[in-house]
Amino acid sequence: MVFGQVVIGPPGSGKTTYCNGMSQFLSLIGRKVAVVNLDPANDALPYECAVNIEELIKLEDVMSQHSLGPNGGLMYCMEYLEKNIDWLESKLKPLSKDHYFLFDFPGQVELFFNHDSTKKFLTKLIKSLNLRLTAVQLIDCHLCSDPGNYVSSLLLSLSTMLHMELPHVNVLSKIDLIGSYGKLAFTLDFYTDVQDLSYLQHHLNQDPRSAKYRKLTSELCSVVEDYGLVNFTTLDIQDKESVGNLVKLIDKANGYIFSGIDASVVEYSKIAVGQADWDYNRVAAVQEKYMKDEETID
Ligand SMILES: Nc1nc2c(ncn2[C@@H]2O[C@H](COP(=O)(O)OP(=O)(O)O)[C@@H](O)[C@H]2O)c(=O)[nH]1
Ligand SMILES: [Mg+2]
Repeated sequence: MVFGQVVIGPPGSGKTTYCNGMSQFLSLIGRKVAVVNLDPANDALPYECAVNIEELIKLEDVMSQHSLGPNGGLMYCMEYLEKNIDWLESKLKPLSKDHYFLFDFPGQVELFFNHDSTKKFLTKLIKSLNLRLTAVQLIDCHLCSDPGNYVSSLLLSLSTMLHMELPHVNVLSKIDLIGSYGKLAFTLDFYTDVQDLSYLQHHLNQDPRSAKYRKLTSELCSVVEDYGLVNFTTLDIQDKESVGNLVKLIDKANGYIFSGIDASVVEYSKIAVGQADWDYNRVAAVQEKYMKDEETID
């Protein structure tokens, strides 16, 4: 069995930085990591990548040959990769014996909530390489500072989870910067736990720009609440403890934690019922650390 992470999220949410930090952390705890760059729009890579999509196709060539913009070019590249998935498979096969994979994906979110190529080629790789993947969706915590943007992030996370059908962890990234975006309307656990969005709607209604979308916002929030699937953990990629906590969640989601134990039902269940780490105390500690001087309104 081979384990790995599919790192996704809007442009600038921190995916490439994450792959770099995560590969360093995992190497430190003794895992052999292979980072696979599948984003042809990534400039200078901070990590050494085992496989780079640039060896297969270059975004600039696609854009000039097919008269496409950057967005259309990236969609083309992913469709091209799907058609040439044997290329990626042959590159990953030799590594799959003893490596843990980190896939650095493009930031075009439509690739993950309504486009089929990514899902299709990942499904193919999962089968052929016996992969166990967790999707890690990074959302810049800056989006919490605007209720409308936060609702969009919830919808994005939900639709990606439903479309990709992979074990999934949503992450508010760059949490070290949360204190610099001004006073948040609620405490951090409100944003991570996604428990009662009626408060958010009330807050949105105060803003004349969003008041006219009251009914729409309310319906969208109900969709998110009714599914009850979305919540977030937080990440500061520079902080070992923060990365370590996230690794625990990811390991639980893709089953890595079970890989080293004997096939005993008792042992499995002991781990399976272990506490999830996005409990109140942890979020409160993160709030304390990064939002020290903030007063919050309940
Ligand atoms: N403060 C802070 N900055 C971060 C963090 N993660 C990424 N960044 C910065 O966010 C910017 C975009 O990161 P990048 O990894 O290129 O995003 P990508 O487009 O999703 O691959 C870069 O300037 C990073 O240095 C973080 O945890 N904290
Ligand atoms: Mg990137």
